[in-house]
Amino acid sequence: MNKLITIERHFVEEQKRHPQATGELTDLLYDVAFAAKLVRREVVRAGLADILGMTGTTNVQGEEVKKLDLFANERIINAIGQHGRFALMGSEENEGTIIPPKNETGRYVLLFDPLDGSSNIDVNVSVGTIFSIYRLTGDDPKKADINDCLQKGSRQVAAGYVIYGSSVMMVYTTGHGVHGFTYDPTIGEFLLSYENITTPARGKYYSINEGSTEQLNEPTIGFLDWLKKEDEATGRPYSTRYIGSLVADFHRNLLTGGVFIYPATKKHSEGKLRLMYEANPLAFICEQAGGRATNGSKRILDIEPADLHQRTPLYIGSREDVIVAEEFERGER
Ligand code: P6P
Repeated sequence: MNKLITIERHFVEEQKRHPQATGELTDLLYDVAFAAKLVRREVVRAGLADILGMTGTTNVQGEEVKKLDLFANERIINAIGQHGRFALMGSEENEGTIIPPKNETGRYVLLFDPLDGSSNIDVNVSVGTIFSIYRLTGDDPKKADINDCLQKGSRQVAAGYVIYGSSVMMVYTTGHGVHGFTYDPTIGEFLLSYENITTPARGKYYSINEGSTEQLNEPTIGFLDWLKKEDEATGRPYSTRYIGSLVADFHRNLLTGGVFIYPATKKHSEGKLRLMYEANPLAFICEQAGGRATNGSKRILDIEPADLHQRTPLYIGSREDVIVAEEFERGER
């Protein structure tokens, strides 16, 4: 019988391994795990509660907002904001920054996508919550402002996601490996199920919306053709797997190996996915698992952000596959 290690116990054990740790990050991660349990409770019964469907409003992205998006957003803000550990928050659902209900002593910033892929929720496809944590750039929580949110991804102190799928999992990193926890509803705990996740150097899947092929540049089309060619030595052709829910596609490729691509297209000239609360946290996790994440030419974690909701092309997953994609983008293949 494997040891039953709750995510909270894992946070504490991780903290003990770093003598300089103050315990603050452990408390932050407690808060995030608690909020994830609240969101999970509603997501897994979404078809029964009156939280499906549209709110009749649109968010800052111009996208229709689903009731569950708003529910998840409010739950995370209130459940996490009440402990005073975060000075500032940024959410995909909110145009500006959010000052949590209690922020007097907060020394951290939380950026999050409360329910990514929510357009899939009505048809029972996996969706996810993605989060990213930074330290304040200054010492006074009262002086926290947008600049504390606009830090390069390489300055994250923690990142993770929750995937609400056939089972509910929470995956996180604090820069010391990637660890996955599966929710056991019989005891209401996230239990360690994948310690020190590493992603294969080369994958077996590629994930892209092939419906956009006519909107892609020649190098990206060249890369897709390369992935589909027969070549035993490199395990090609890869199989295509595209759920249309970023966390689900990323999580599968993280465990099995593969590459997810959302490039610039005619419709999304800067890419569709958001840098601060999608690409950066997943890039931190991916690199910690031995993978690679770029915008086609530049490391995601090195991109200097200019806007809370800015978008970026995203090539993320198995290291060797992303390198090949970059070689196509540089015209070297
Ligand atoms: P497309 C969901 O709306 C999302 O933001 C991501 O979860 C997903 O990877 C992507 O958009 C899918 O976009 O254009 O292929 O439908």
